[in-house]
Amino acid sequence: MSNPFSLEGKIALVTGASYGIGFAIASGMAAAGAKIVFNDIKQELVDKGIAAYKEAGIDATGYVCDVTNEDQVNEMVKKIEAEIGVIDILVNNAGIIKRIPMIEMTAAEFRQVIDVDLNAPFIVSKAVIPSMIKKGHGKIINICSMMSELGRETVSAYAAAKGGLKMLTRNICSEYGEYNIQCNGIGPGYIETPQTAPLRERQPDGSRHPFDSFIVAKTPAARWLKPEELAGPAVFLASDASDAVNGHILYVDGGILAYIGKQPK
Ligand code: NAP
Ligand code: GCO
Repeated sequence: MSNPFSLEGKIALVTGASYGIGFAIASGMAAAGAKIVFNDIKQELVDKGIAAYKEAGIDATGYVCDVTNEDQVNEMVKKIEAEIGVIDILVNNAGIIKRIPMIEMTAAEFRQVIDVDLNAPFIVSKAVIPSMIKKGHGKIINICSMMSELGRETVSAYAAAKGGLKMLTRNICSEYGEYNIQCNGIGPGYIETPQTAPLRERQPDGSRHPFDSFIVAKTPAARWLKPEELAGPAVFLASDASDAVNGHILYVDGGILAYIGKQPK
């Protein structure tokens, strides 16, 4: 019996994967045998990403593409299909966050977060699904969030986007499952990446950031998670082993959603 977790012979596009969670997921998929293709919004970051993959022994191909721009996305997918091959696995990872109290956030700022975190996964998924249908299979993994389930102060746009991304995941599952396309989400907990660096900054007196201590108290493992800890779940959802899993959001949160939180001393 062949290894159901292998990604040998598969082409994986991971958006926004020059670093952070996207880089970790792409690296895990490469280790499982996938050919990695990624994009970033700036050439300098694509170049940095290619160098980082090379250092990790991964021959990745990078493209400059703003995932909110439908023309750029369609052109990138066409180029990938011509130069590399049909995309078997799509990871909608690219994302931004703006931490602003809602009544102080402009509509333009709100729209910008929705554009990257929700509209872009729609645009990129729409671009890759037709070839997946022709090929007879496909895997789409949307990177959701704790904010797909929970709210908190200052992240109204992000929570609205990630909540919508959970339902877009379920709708792609519903609409394209009959073509052997599985669309699932990964809901990371609190991960040590540049995106959360401001929440972990040491205070002037050297003490931990209050939010850092808060997350440690809310996580059963009593620690922030590492990007690499998302690779295994992503490989599972990208592999044949998950062909019967569809429309599911797999929370990789160290147990946050199950836990009321440690009582303050
Ligand atoms: P990150 O360190 O900020 O990296 C985000 C990546 O997305 C960067 O490479 C960024 O490129 C790229 N990107 C942003 N806007 C883009 C656009 N319009 N077109 C193309 N690429 C774009 O974030 P991260 O922590 O790795 O998070 C990755 C994903 O996981 C995001 O969807 C985030 O919401 C989600 N997530 C993160 C956590 C966490 O705790 N870190 C937890 C749950 C979910 P540039 O550098 O060029 O902007
Ligand atoms: C925040 C964090 C979170 C994480 C992640 C949690 O400001 O609360 O950035 O939103 O990015 O989404 O799952």
